[in-house]
Amino acid sequence: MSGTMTVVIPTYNESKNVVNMAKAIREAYPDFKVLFMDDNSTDGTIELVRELNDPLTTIYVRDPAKRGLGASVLEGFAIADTDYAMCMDCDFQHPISSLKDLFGKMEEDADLCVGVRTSRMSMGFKRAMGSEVVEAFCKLFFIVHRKYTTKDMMSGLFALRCDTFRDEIRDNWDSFELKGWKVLMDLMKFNEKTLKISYIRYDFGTRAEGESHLNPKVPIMTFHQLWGFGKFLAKFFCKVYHVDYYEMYPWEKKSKS
Ligand SMILES: Nc1nc2c(ncn2[C@@H]2O[C@H](COP(=O)(O)OP(=O)(O)OP(=O)(O)O)[C@@H](O)[C@H]2O)c(=O)[nH]1
Ligand SMILES: [Mg+2]
Repeated sequence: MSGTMTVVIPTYNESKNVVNMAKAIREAYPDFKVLFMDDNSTDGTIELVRELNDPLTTIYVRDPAKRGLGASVLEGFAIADTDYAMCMDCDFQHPISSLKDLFGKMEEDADLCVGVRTSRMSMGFKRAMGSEVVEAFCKLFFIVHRKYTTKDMMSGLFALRCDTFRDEIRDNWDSFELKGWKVLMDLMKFNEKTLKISYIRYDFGTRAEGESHLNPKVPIMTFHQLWGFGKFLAKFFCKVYHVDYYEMYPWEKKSKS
């Protein structure tokens, strides 16, 4: 028997990609559901998806007070009504052809299948090196905290078995880095189970159309995921980038005073 799959795609102002993305997935995988988790895009993304009028393509417009890429993906996983769910970006950096590989591994009874980038050079040399260094750092923290790591902890392309993760997502909601971008890392941080983890490899591409949303808060939020010393590093990088740490984490200010 074949399992069912929802492709969860976080979107914010992706009008230049969203229609092509929905069509590409639905044409290649007619049985997959596509669920865009949108943070109140203002560029017509929402209307474009609705105009597709496809019963298996949905756009869920999130509470504007709870904006966050991490929150969008996790909420998508929590509401998916299929056996499996996977996440990917809306800008074609993750190849559509890899979805069948992820699905195949889930059908082989994996709890989690992680897409591992063959190279990060499509991000440019400086960003790729930064990404590798931060990842090595993150793995070290996970090992110290006796948590399972995966290859490519920061990949934005992975699939999971919904039943395995639904409780974890609900129980730890307030502890996740909800505005952060490293969802897989958070899922591994709070995971208490022995998981069957599989891997596929994929070529990480460049953004097809539209503008990048990357900003200095992304690495800061990644460090913030790394327990106490990670928070110290997040504060340090806030100073470097002139970002107000307590504006990002106001509840920590309260607990400080
Ligand atoms: N729901 C939601 N989606 C977001 C938000 N910020 C970014 N996204 C989506 O998250 C995905 C990744 O964002 P990108 O801008 O591609 O980030 P990136 O891949 O690191 O940057 P590039 O390499 O320059 O493309 C895209 O599908 C975005 O539309 C957000 O605040 N909320
Ligand atoms: Mg991108």
